[in-house]
Amino acid sequence: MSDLKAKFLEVYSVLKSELLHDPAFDFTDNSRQWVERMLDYNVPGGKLNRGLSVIDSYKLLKEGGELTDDEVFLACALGWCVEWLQAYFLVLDDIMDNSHTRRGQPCWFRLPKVGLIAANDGIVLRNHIPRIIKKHFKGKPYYVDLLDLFNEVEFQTACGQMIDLITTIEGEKDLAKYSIPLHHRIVQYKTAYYSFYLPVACALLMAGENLENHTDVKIILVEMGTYFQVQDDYLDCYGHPDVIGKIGTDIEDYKCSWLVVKAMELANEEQKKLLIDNYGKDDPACVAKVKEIYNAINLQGVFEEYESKSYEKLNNSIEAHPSKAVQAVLKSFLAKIYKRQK
Ligand code: DMA
Ligand code: MG
Ligand code: MG
Ligand code: MG
Repeated sequence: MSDLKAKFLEVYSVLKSELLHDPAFDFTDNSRQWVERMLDYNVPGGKLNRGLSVIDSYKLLKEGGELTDDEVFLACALGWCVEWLQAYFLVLDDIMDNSHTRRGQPCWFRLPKVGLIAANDGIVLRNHIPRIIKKHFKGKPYYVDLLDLFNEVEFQTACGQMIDLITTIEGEKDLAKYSIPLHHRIVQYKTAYYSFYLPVACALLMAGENLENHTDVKIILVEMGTYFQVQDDYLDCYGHPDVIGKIGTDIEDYKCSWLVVKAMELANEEQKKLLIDNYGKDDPACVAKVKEIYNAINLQGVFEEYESKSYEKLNNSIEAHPSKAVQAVLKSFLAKIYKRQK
């Protein structure tokens, strides 16, 4: 494990312990144990890319200057706030998507003792964020901007999740309405802002920057987030569950996935009819039929083409940015996700 990751995990233990002794709630042993188990199950078990990139980005913005212990701690704490936000959205996303596994274990709500208590656990996770920020950032000149940033990004993500879900409403199932612009709109809001813009925006605020001066960075990061969610859609079908840690449900869920949008674009009339008849059914035979069509039109090849085109386009936008430090932040982010398998 890298030193940075070890340090990051150390900060998790500190934050957890503070939350488990938050004086605003009179914890009993039982409730404290519940929260501890819930946090350990849902917060630290992912790739931690989003969280670690707060520290990475902050370092790059400081252009090589050594960080003080205090700066490292604060950047890690903000990284964990992003991971907490992610955990909150994932706990609820898995209920709504009727998913089975996440990060190589059953989804939290699938545990017999948990069930729909998971819905409130999601709310608790969400409420931990301003508790962490208050404890460690109150008094900083950027305190209000930080709270405002998390609020705005959470709002955008919730709206993205809403449009992801309402496009699948039973009785209005019409694959013809699934298009690239609709897909782009969904993934921009549900994924790109919180996964890509938020970590860098946290680092910018810590570095004393005004976010209004960085709309160009935001545009590139949102574009990168879109590419990232296309990969997620691809892996939902073509990734190996042992590697991605989750079993895909997009076909069963009638999701406006990049794959089905592309399939409807490329299929012939007969294949389109088969897609319409089989997409969105919780039946392995129907799912297999859909995947058969995906293979027949070589969606894997179409995706590979999209992947290299996106990479090239993002790289060009990054190189056009005037600041070398910002370029380094964006390039480091892109390198982490290009051709990812999980
Ligand atoms: C994820 O969309 C978006 C959020 C805000 C969690 P998704 O349902 O495709 O994610 P996953 O494939 O991880 O369930
Ligand atoms: Mg999901
Ligand atoms: Mg979802
Ligand atoms: Mg997905």
